[in-house]
Amino acid sequence: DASLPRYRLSEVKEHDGKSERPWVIHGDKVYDITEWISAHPGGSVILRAAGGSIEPYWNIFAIHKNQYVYDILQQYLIGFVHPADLQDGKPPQDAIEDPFADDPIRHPDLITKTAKPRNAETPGEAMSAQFLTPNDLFYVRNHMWVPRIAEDESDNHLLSIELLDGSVKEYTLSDLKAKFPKHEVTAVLQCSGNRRKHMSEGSGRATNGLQWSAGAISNACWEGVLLADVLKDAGFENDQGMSGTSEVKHVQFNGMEAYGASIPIRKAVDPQGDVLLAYGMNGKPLPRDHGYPLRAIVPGHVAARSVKWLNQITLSEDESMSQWQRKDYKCFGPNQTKVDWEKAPAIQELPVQSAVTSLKLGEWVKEKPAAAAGTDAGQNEPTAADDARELTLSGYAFSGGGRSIIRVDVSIDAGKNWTQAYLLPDCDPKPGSPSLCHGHGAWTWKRWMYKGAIAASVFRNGEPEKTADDKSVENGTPPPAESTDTGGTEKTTGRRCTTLLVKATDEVYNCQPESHAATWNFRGNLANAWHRVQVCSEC
Ligand code: MTE
Ligand code: MO
Repeated sequence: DASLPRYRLSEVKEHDGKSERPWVIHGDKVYDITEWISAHPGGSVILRAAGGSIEPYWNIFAIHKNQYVYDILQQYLIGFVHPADLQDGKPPQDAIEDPFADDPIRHPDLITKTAKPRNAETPGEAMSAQFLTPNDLFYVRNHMWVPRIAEDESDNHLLSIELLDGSVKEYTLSDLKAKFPKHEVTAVLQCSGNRRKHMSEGSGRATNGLQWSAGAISNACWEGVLLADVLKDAGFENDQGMSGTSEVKHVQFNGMEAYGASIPIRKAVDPQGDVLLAYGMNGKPLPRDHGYPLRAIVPGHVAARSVKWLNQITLSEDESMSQWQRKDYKCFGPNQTKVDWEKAPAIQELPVQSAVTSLKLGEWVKEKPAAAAGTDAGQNEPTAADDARELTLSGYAFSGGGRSIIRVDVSIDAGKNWTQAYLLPDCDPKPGSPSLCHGHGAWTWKRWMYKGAIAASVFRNGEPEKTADDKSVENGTPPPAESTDTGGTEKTTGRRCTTLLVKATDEVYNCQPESHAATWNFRGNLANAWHRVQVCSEC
């Protein structure tokens, strides 16, 4: 080895992904990976690292950090980094390219969970305010960096489709636009980890993964061509896919940065399935974060199947081999923490979900005695006049598989009494007005509103604020003085709280579980228990 040449970093840099002989650095060693590319399981993705150090990539694709991979790499050793370019035996940190350096700038209102790769929630107010989530406030879930396709190259972006017999059909993006009718589909994307934080906190058991609140879900109108149309043109018999007589059972999607997933063939060719190869979002080209220039949209399914930066489709007897298909988005029982991944199906259609995205507690108002409030109330037991605080809640409800939401139930007293929220009529057909909703199923969310009041008695009968004392101490202010106008015999000090509950029911009467403990799974997938929000007040 000592006889091998020493290379300056500038020289290595010339052997980037576009050169005929791409090189990479690992530690202080230089490798010529030209011969490896065709055999590399992740395909040409490895070229992303060419011309520099491969370590930042292997930190993302941790599967590479094992002896087997190091042994393969060893075959391609051609030399060492020149000592003049080494610090502590390695190329200096700033000489190592940051894989995320080329990521797009994001809207400051997104709630960032991790910066590299970028994972960010839609703010609650943005979800309540609009039926279609604005592109720059749509939640972002990236496993890796954002591939860059120049605007003037996007029409040449190539999608290859491999049929079961191994033959390959290729379409550029401009082919897709020219050959197939344009379709619009309005659909929610929801990450399987949406509300994972609620599951961890509600069950008191930690879960692995990004601790999303209720903002890993958004709704948009997608424009593109139907996957079913393209598969038919590529030579697939859609009828056989529908009837189950084809040997093809799955459609695998691959993204340019090596993310991959698959869906059952039946969903792909279902004339009512509305699976899109999308190039537009809310009337604009797809933003880079959301898959520019082409992504799959699989309405009603977990968003992990809607592969971004799509460049390869494979028809197969098997599901995608990717870890995201086989070893990630699955659920197990609350007791199962060491699992055999093969034993559970990959998540596809989503269960019913709902959450509060905005809460306003108004001023105290004097309520009229119930007996005098109207004829209905007059038939009930008269109750004493009570003060109340106005409450306005809004949020979303959604169910997978195209199942519509039929009802959202709200309780302001921890489940003793229930009432129904008002469902906003976003998708009701209004003659003459342009519809915001396109597609054969209920692929969109239903936004809901609740206006009511929380009586002082509800607060009084609720639970004391758990951290009230600590907070007061932290803020340096004494706990609020005992109130004298409660009218009750019960003496209260400090703030009292009640728990608001929200749950939705879909058209086949699926409903949400009461507790996260019951559906806890170690990966924290599909957290959809009743959303509980504590509100506190002095009374
Ligand atoms: N596609 C690629 N190529 N790379 C990814 O990291 N993430 C998936 C899916 N498609 C992902 C991908 C996951 S887990 C989710 S939740 C959605 O994209 C998020 O889509 P969005 O960022 O447009 O909201
Ligand atoms: Mo996701």
